[in-house]
This record gives sequence, structure tokens and C-alpha cells, in this order.
Amino acid sequence: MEPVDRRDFIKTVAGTAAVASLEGRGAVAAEAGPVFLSTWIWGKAANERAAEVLKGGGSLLDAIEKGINIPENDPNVMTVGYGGLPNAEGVVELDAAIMDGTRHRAGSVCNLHMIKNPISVARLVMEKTRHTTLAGEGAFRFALKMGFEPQTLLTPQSLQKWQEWKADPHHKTFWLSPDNHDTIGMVGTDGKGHFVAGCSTSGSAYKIPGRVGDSPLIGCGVYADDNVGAASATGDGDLMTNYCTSVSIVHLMARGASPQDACMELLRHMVKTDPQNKDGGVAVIAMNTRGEIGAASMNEAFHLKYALWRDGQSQLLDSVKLI
Ligand code: SD4
Repeated sequence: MEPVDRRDFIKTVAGTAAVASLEGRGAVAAEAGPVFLSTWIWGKAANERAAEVLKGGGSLLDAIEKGINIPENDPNVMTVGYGGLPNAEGVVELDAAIMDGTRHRAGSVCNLHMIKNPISVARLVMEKTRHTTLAGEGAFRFALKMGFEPQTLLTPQSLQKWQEWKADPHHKTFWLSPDNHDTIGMVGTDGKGHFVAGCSTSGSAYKIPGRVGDSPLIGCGVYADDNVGAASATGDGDLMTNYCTSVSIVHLMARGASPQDACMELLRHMVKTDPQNKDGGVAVIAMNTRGEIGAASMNEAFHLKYALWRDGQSQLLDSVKLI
């Protein structure tokens, strides 16, 4: 796909809903079989779990949720769930979202504390309420109502890291510049025309309390539409939120771009609108109804390794870099 200029891009995004709605629902994904695509190295175990859940008779939503629960529960993944690095005040605040491309419905939670599986809470927001997003104390109280057990999410490791950060008189804060990212973003198809996208993160380490990144914002951290495919993003949410990353990629695919071209086009658009974005921490993944995938990173400094599960094979791969 040729690069599009800014006006074309805007027209693209505005016009593609119509294109997508003209296409047959879940056109040809059935031929592709189940495919799971996730960000970072912990995506591999997440994909394998998702494939197992689907094979065992679970739904695609079950698969994505249970897959994402793996890094959420792992104290060694210090950017997601239990053991995720806390905010500047030492409180772990988690964000997550899940979107069902069949119903075009999503659920998300922001700034959730003391609950280690925000993706599961996000799914219940979607399934048990008419809301899409719950934040902070309300999200926490909702989780308790749904039977989740509160627990401290700080581990000895994450507490120590926060104490070191706090004790460093020159520590970086988000009043100055962002620094620390990683999350799990996951997109999957059951091979029967259905798509789900999910993501879960503790956000930027030592963020200003109350900060909400792109991950729990529908269209930013995740987007799924059975007519087209799905996308997710990882990196500097304070930057990516301004580009509605995931929905923009899905809309580029609806207009005919392959997942890889759509990912690259979005990154190019970010640089075109602000050249400084070439140094940003930005990486994206996408999948279309043919089961084709895309994965791209803005630069070498934030180079995404992603995980792909297809036909029983589970791999870790390097994304293409724009710069
Ligand atoms: C955020 N996008 O909160 C998330 C963090 C992330 O790789 O994905 N880091 O900004």
C-alpha cells in the first residue's frame, strides 16, 4: 500500500466504517484456523494457553482472557498484573480492556488496584453491565462484587524497585519524560470468523497516580471487528492515545491494507504529524480475516518481539521496524 497523506488518512478513517459494513461478516477467517498473536516474550505462554482453552471447548473470549491471565499472574512480568511496577506513590494501578469483534462490544477497567486479573474484570464489565469502562474505586468495588479477592500486588521485587526509584534523587518522573513500558496486547481468531482483542498492563512505571494509558481505551489499546480483524498496541500510551492506534489500523485494513501495511502506515502517519514521534516507544500488532498478521515497531530502541501461535506452532518473532 502506498503511503497516504494526512488528509487521505483522515478520510480513510472516517470512511472505512462504511467499507467494513459492506463486507461479509467474518469473510474467510474460517480457512485460517485459530491464530493468536501477542506482544512481547510472555505472549508465547499466553498464546499457548489461549490455544489450549479454545481446543478444550472454551470460547474465543475465554481463550484471550485466560491467555492474558498468564502474565497477569506471573510475578516476574513486572509490567502486567501481580508484580507490575507501581505508580509514583507505590500503588499498583492496573489497566485492561477486551473487545468482542462479533458483538462490537468491549469492557475495560482503569486504575484498578488490589485485583491481579484486570482482564477478567474488564470482561465482566462487558458481560454484566451496560457500561464499557469502570475506573478507580468504582472498578475495585465492582470487582469485589463479582467475587474477586483483594490482595497486595506489590511483590518484594517490585517494592524494592520502587524504593530504589524513590530513593534516587535524580529519578525520572512523568512530570519530565516517560521511560518505562511493556504490556500484553493480544489478538486472536477462532478460525470461524470471530475476533477478540485484549490487553492488560500496569502502565508506565512510577506514573502520576490516576494516569490512564491507551490500553484500557477502546480503539487505542484494542479494537476488534469480525468484518475486518483486530489490532492492539504496546508502548507509550501517553503518545499513542492521541492516534487511536488500534481502530486506525483496523480501519486501514478495512480499506484494503494488509495487516503489516496497516501497522506501518499508522507509524508513518505518526511521524508525519510530528517528526519527534520517530523516537517514541510505539509498537503495534494486527490480524485480518484471512489470518494474515502484521507487527511493527517505531524504532530499534523500542523493538517489539511478538508471539505467534498458528497450526499448533508457537513462535517468538521480531517485528519490522519503521526506522
Ligand atoms: C501504557 N501502553 O500504559 C501502556 C504500557 C505499554 O509497553 O504498553 N507498555 O502506556
